[in-house]
Amino acid sequence: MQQCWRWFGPADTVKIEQLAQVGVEGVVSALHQFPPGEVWPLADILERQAMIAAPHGIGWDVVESLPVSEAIKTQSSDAKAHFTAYRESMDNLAAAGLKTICYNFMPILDWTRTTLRKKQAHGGVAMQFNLLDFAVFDLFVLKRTNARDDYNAEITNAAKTQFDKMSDAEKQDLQDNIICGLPGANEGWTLDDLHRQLLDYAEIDAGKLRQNLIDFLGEVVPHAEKLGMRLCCHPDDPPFSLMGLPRVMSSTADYKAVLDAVDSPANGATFCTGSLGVSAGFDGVEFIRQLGHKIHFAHLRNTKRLPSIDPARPDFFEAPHLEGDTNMVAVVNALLDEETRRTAQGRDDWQIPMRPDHGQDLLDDLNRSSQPGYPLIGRLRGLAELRGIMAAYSG
Ligand code: DNO
Repeated sequence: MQQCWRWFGPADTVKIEQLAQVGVEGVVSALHQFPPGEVWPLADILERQAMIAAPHGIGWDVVESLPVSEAIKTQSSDAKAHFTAYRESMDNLAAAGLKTICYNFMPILDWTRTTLRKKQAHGGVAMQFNLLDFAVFDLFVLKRTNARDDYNAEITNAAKTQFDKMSDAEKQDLQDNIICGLPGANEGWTLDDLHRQLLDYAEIDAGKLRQNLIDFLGEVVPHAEKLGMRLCCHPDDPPFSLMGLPRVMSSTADYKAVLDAVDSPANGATFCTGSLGVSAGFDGVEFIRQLGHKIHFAHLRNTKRLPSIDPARPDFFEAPHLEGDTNMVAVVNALLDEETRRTAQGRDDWQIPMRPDHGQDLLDDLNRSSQPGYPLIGRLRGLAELRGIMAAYSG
């Protein structure tokens, strides 16, 4: 596998010059300054590419993400213009030699956690999701219409008791953590913004959202084929519905449905063990057995489920890479086997780019304010452990 590292650009607390010491072989990046729906100009792509290559010749290998706009997800009146803009960005990325594009199709929010810095027994911190905290936000901070339909009486009562005990600062903190989502994208969002966005989904159930995803793929996959590019959808994180919103990329079956619907080498998966692995029924090795040939990018991260009030929406925290519910040794071995199969088939994309996804904040990480989930030492620990598994199996 190609050992990659996510770099958020010049504002990242990890400097691009430091990546040689981390020992990475490729960089994952995006132009977060452009809102979803806008074209990424070639000049800006080339500028980012030059920044990445300048210190030690590491390339920008994966785009994460070229974001899909809400207009496309909901098929509002701007959707057509946004399809065109997406294809234009693809043209510009292809002109710069970039081939792999990660995106997600989660309504409104990207990944969601309720605590960004949960103290661990070892002294470091990790991100955590707690359904009761989420219910407090949904029912009593956001006060979403019909939110009560999504929680039983036991959860609703417990959430009310908890809400009544919270200070204003704690409530604000919870709201900020939940809205944090994508880097940069949700800054300054208010609860009113969120209410407005939720209205756009009033008529969109899972069937409709899946169809909108398939329609999006119909618009961009043929173009990707022409350009020799690979698109790879990131799973829902966490892999269950929140705020009554539909989610359609939460399981192996979801991926199979969407990858079969638009069957093309350009339509693939970002295999994220941390997101999918939150579901008790998820089996990473089985995902690779069924859909490995369509994995264009791997996020290797581990989560550990906690005792939960609703097993269908489990609480979890971000565990060290080898210590969560995903058997990382078996998953890495299965990915290496997939690479061997591709080599035998003569595929030029035999090597799967991977990145150590997220990490706990450890040691000096605690004194830096990195993007939540993206500390230097925690991720370096993760990469070192994953690298060890790869070396052991590759001989
Ligand atoms: C979180 C990331 C996600 C991911 C997007 C891909 O840390 O894994 O934000 O980049 O969902 O579109």
